[in-house]
Amino acid sequence: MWFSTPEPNSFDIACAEYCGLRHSYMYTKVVAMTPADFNAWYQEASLKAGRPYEPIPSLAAARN
Ligand SMILES: [Cu+2]
Repeated sequence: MWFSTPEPNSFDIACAEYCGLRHSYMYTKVVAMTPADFNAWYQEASLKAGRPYEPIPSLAAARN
């Protein structure tokens, strides 16, 4: 799923469909980053998880 925002920001979101037990607790956050910030975060998360880092191609060519 992709979202678009005019500038980096974070957004609190809630599940929009009754999906079962604990539905009313389904809150989370979407963090919109620049492509460079996202790839830096993704690289760090990959290393912490012990997985090889592979930049997302569509973001590797993107500019901030
Ligand atoms: Cu739900």
